[in-house]
Amino acid sequence: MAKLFLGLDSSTQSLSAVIIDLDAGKVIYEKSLNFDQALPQFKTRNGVLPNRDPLVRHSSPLLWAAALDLLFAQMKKDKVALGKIVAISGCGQQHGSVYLTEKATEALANLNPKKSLVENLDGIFARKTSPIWMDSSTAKECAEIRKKLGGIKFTASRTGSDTFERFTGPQVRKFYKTEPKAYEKTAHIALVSSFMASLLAGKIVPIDFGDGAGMNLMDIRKKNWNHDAVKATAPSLVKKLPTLAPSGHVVGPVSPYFVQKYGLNPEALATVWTGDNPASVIGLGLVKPGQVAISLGTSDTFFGTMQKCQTDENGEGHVFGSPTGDYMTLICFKNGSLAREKIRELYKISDWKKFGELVASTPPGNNDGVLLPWFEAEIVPRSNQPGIHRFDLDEKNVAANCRAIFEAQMLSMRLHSQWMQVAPEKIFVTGGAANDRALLQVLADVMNCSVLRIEVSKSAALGAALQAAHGFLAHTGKNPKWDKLVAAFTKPVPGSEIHPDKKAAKVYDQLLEKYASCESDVLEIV
Ligand code: XUL
Repeated sequence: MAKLFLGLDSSTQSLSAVIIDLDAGKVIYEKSLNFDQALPQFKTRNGVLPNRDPLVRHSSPLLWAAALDLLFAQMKKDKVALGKIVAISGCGQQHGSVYLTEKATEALANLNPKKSLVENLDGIFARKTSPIWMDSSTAKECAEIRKKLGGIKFTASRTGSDTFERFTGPQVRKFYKTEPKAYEKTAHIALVSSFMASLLAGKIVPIDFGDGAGMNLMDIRKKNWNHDAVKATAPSLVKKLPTLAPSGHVVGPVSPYFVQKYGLNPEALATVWTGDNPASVIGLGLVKPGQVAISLGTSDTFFGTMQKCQTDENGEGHVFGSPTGDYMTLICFKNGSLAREKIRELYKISDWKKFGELVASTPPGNNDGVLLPWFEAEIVPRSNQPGIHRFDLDEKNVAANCRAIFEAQMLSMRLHSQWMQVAPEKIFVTGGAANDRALLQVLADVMNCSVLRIEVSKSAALGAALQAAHGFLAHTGKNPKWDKLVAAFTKPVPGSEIHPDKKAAKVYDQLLEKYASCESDVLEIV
């Protein structure tokens, strides 16, 4: 009988499911449920509750629970063989937190299938809403915690990242300061991932080392709660935090609620979930140290797997635990396709094909012309003063400006990922701009490394399904190998490999120095 594994991804705007048949090496089912459309009664916009304060971004944990019911109902309606699922794992938008009272344990243990999850969870929340990763209202708390931990470098080396507004620790501190009574009533703090895992397991489930690292509370090397960070955040916090465990670790059978209501097998296993980025690392096949992927999306993201934990002393990049047991980095460059589109608009370039042709018509290194493309405040390097800066670059030269923006973005990635001390053998690329060979050639030349395109839809949910398979196999005494598990699901696009041009790579070695000095000049001025 085919063994099926279900991966769920509770993201900002939707809940997605991917089911894999591991032995056949196939995805057999995919579905996404958009929160705003499927559950309008929660009144979210793009998954977020409206708020007058632009810095405050919350969502509703009941919305996520309602979505879980709806998605299972949909799978049943779609005649998915739910009884053949042997293990379920998942991932969630990172950093978001859920505040539960002491009633939660009993409510989770006694979920009544005659009622909905929303009805079952009545009265278990110490805070009705959940701050999510888009919230940036905790600058003060970030500064307070960072100061107590001894500054950026120490905060990053202990917890994997400098304090960030969206990270859970600063959010918990703000809650404690602004709503001390509700904080006191909180018996358990969960992440989006561990909350959803707890619903499936019918009990409070641990937080994993991947999502735990997005809290500014976990010791990134020892993988336990860091005493100083916990103390710097809020009183009595350690009692409210669950235990930490490896991603995908089996916590027991699924709750009878899902067996009776939707026909899951009573022996199906529930596991520890992870964050959406650690799950994507698996879904993209980055299971060996040194493997790197770049997602060229709205913002550009650089993911890498590393064996040894290196942290960024400048506090720009993040280190999370990878579900493989290694470490992963996440570096987010906000001005990704956002900035490429701005240049296209500015120079009235009809489409991306034309943009690629203009890039290809200019020489690598752009005759030393450099452009700093910060149309929006940038995360890496940190800059709150948006602006475009040109050096030895004629504003009127359309083709040179097209090349300059992409060269700058790739040089910036090379510069700001050096702290990882990872020399990638091959780089996998996804996202819209990955379809353009001229752009990929620039990437290969700047990084002096071969580049391959990978197209995986729902990489986070797929990673979660593979994590369920790994957790199940480990639990049943097998010794699963990650590279074998992911191989059939994460194949690069045939014929997409682009090799670096050695001459061009040399040009970029030199241009990198110029780029770095342009960047520091501008950052000093602003
Ligand atoms: C990562 C982050 C986002 C969310 C998106 O640090 O904040 O990528 O995980 O869901």
